[in-house]
Amino acid sequence: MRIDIITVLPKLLEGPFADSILKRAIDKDLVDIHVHDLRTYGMGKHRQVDDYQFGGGAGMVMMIEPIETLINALKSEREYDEVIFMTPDGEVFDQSTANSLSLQKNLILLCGHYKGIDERIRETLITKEISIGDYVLSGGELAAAVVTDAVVRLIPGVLNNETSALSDSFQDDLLSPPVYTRPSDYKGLKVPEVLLSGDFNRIDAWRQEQAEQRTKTRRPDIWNKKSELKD
Ligand code: 6GU
Repeated sequence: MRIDIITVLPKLLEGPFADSILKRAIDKDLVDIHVHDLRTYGMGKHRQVDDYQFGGGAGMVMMIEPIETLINALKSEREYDEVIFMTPDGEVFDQSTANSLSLQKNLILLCGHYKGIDERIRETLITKEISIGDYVLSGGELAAAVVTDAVVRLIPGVLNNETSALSDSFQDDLLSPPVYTRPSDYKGLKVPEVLLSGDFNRIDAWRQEQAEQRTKTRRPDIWNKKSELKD
């Protein structure tokens, strides 16, 4: 998979890909991440990428030309499955969107900034708009890092134990059960006896029960959606 990220703040995206699972996925050539500095395609000698909005009002708007030039340059090299605009008014990102994006080959993520982007970019170049939740970030970069992480870890071979992505919270619309490690008794705080029993049927049943309890109490919205689907 290849992910091209377009931003005016490329430095914001250095950290997230330089460590841990994302770094390993890049090193193993399971994903190819390219961060493009939009300013390279900016207009005039100041490499301008934004301008005042027509009709007046505070806040700059990202201009169409630098973005179109960069996206068209990328599209001339390969076919893209989606050109995604990261924006708080997009479709709210969830595990099922992560799952479907992880099956794609080439993605562009465009990070919004300032007051927004010229609407004509959305009309002509963008195929999908994603928000990571109902709050406002200063720009789309951190959101693009979140989406990239959630998607890349689902690519086969990225996680060592391939079953571990499947047992994540949300993957089966259940939160994860509690987990414990040594010591089995820490200052009187004991690990549930069943986990020390060696009886894997009982352990599986306990974990399932705990996952269901957690989902019911912490995320009744997910629990109710799940039981509606069953009916
Ligand atoms: Cl994708 N961008 C910005 N600027 N704010 C957000 C967001 C994206 N998702 C939630 N808040």
